[in-house]
Amino acid sequence: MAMRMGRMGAGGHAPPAQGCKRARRSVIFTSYYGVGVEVNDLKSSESELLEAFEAGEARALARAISWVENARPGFERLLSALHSRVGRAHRIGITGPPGAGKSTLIYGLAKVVRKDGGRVGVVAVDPTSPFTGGALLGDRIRMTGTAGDDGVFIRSMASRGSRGGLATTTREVADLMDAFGFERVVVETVGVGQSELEIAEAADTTVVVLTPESGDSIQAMKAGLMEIADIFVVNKADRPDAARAAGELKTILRLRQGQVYDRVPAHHGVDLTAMAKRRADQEKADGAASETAEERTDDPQPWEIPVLLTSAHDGEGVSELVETLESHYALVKETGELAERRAKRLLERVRAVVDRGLRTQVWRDGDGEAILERARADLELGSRTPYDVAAEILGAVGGDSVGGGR
Ligand SMILES: Nc1nc2c(ncn2[C@@H]2O[C@H](COP(=O)(O)OP(=O)(O)OP(=O)(O)O)[C@@H](O)[C@H]2O)c(=O)[nH]1
Ligand SMILES: [Mg+2]
Repeated sequence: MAMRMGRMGAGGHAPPAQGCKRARRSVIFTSYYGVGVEVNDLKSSESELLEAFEAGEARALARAISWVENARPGFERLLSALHSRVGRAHRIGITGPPGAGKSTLIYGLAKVVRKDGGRVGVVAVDPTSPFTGGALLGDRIRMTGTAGDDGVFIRSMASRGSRGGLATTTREVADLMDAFGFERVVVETVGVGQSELEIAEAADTTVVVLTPESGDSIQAMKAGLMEIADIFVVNKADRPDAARAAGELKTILRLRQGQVYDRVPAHHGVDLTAMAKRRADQEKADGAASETAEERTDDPQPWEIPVLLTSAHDGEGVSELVETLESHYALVKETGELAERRAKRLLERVRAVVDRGLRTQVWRDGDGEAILERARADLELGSRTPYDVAAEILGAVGGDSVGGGR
């Protein structure tokens, strides 16, 4: 099967002739990114992979993930061909401090979901400790659960291993799992930096996992985890002080909701104003704080960020987490927020893929490095500025509009 390559030849970047910027740009984009490719345009190895993937062969999923992770030529065509199958899974982001028990919790979650025949795909980003509970890791691709169970698929990704940009690659790997037919796709990240914010943007529901250790919730606040949580879990509830830690967390949440009383809506567009007001009214009526659910008349009901207690390694509280995830998913679907977020993500994906493609085109396939090398002495002497050199490099690729920025 022939691949449509435009005038460029096989994936190469040939410096186009002068004076035909517009035409040349469209050729570059059409050929390089495979825009509008039909399945028929795929190379045979790609179409074979696609066939196996669509037939539900787990090995094909593993291979597809490797292609995407390694930015192997054709990986964007593959993703494009699978795009119509994406969008059926509940995307769940699980983040929290190192060692909080995220992987153990995910394993427990998978077990609960498997009982009902559900299937779970898991992407663990840069884990500091491997998955436990199921003879995992090693070759980085493992099936878990009972022998021969292909209902759970776990893939670990090292951030340094990603050539396409970690955040985008992670989303693309999640897309593959979604397209493969997993109804739930869980992405695990260690919540210590910016990555968890990106997770929240890519997830339909974000779970922040903490432990009873004192200071965990304070750390979570500092790291911005409070902003992104749809659900909090205090794991290791078998340890002393778990209930107290959960209580503290609830207090922090209440305070935050109080602070945003007149502003909000916060993350996920949940109406915290109404929630805080109701709570204040309730407290006035009760004369004390109450954590119980109230009768609500609003439609749709706002999401009150729950704090769950779990003991992941013995499965305690995990079913409740699964139920809570379901409730949140149902809510965002009902409010139309899910559709809105997904639409936004599509635009973001286009931007990310364009950014990535430009980077590749400049630095890998284009003259960027050569121009840079030539300009090195001038830069050191100060006879040229970094901006001047950058403009030359951009000019060599796509001309003025490329450097114009969004
Ligand atoms: N006591 C107790 N230990 C737990 C519980 N859940 C997990 N652990 C233990 O905590 C350690 C870390 O668990 P992981 O599931 O690997 O934690 P993680 O958050 O995925 O870790 P990273 O991915 O490295 O950030 C392991 O030794 C687990 O056995 C729990 O509920 N109670
Ligand atoms: Mg982990």
